[in-house]
Amino acid sequence: MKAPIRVTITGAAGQIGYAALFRIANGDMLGREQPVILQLLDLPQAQGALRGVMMELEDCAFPLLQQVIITDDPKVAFKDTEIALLIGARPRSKGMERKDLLEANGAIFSAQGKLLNEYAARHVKVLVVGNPANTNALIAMKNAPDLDPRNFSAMMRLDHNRAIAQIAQKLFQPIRDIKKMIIWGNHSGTQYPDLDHAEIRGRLVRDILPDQDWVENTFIPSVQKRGAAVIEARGLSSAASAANAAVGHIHDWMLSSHHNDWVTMSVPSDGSYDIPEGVLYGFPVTCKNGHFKIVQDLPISELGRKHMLDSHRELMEERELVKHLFA
Ligand code: NAX
Repeated sequence: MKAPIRVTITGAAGQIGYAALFRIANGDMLGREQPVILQLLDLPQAQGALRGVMMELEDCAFPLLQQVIITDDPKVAFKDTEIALLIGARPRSKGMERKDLLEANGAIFSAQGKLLNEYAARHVKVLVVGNPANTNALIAMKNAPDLDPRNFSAMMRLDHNRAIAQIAQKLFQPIRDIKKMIIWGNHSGTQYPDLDHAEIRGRLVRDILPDQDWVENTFIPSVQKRGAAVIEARGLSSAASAANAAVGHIHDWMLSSHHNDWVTMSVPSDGSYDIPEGVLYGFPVTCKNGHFKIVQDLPISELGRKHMLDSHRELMEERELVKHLFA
């Protein structure tokens, strides 16, 4: 039996946490041979709900679940952690400006970055889900100077999966045949769902789509606004699909992306595609042996470049508002 991996989940009593925990304990994230210890963090007022979640986890009798720790103390939750899903965040309340949201979450993610720096395993992999995810991840990374910046990422996988689903539906084709989707930029309305490289059984999707107008006027906005459409329909934001994306993101990072395909991860920009260093940005990446590599040298259309720079500009504006929080 392998040694267990310690997985921290913040906001574990929330709706994404609830949808993710059972998948992780079942082995969907790290494989069916890999035991896990779950270290679940939530606020003091959510400890009752968290106790209930722990009871349900126990009642599943998952063979891979070695231990569950519930706590409102981040030091306990982050101790020796090897994978940290930072889901808990301050939601946007009525009348709250974007600046206030960044500020409120900045306080959470700078504190958590410092604690990860102090308590987590040196090889910890961090996935930030709580919004604004890219900038929250940047804040955590900047407050963890002793950890490799490449261990920090933010979630764009839900957008990536949404884009694949849109194409599969449009072309009446199976999901598994659609490869090489990309979502560039920020997990926000400025993200750029890029179809130019997507393939279906080796052919470019672009060449098959009858209607190029559909890409600009339907596909791109519907992926960008899918989160709002789910809220409108369900009365609640995406939860199971977000949890599924988080499970997929860590799965591929740890256990490799598929041959002849890539995934979208928001990772520290390194100058690739002329996106300057200094933000976490959605890029196409391949993963192997626990490391990601940004896919290089893809041709970018003029329109694509404009979208990519718009999203970068938004991330720089967010950065400007929180940079006083960098250690
Ligand atoms: P919920 O409000 O259901 O749950 C959030 C949980 O986090 C609550 O239990 C709360 O008590 C806890 N929490 C708040 N501050 C905390 C802190 N400092 N430490 C520990 N726990 C804390 O929200 P949920 O629907 O689960 O969404 C969580 C976050 O994911 C939100 O920020 C949301 O905007 C974001 N999302 C990100 C997505 C992405 O693709 N990156 C998509 C889905 C989702 O919208």
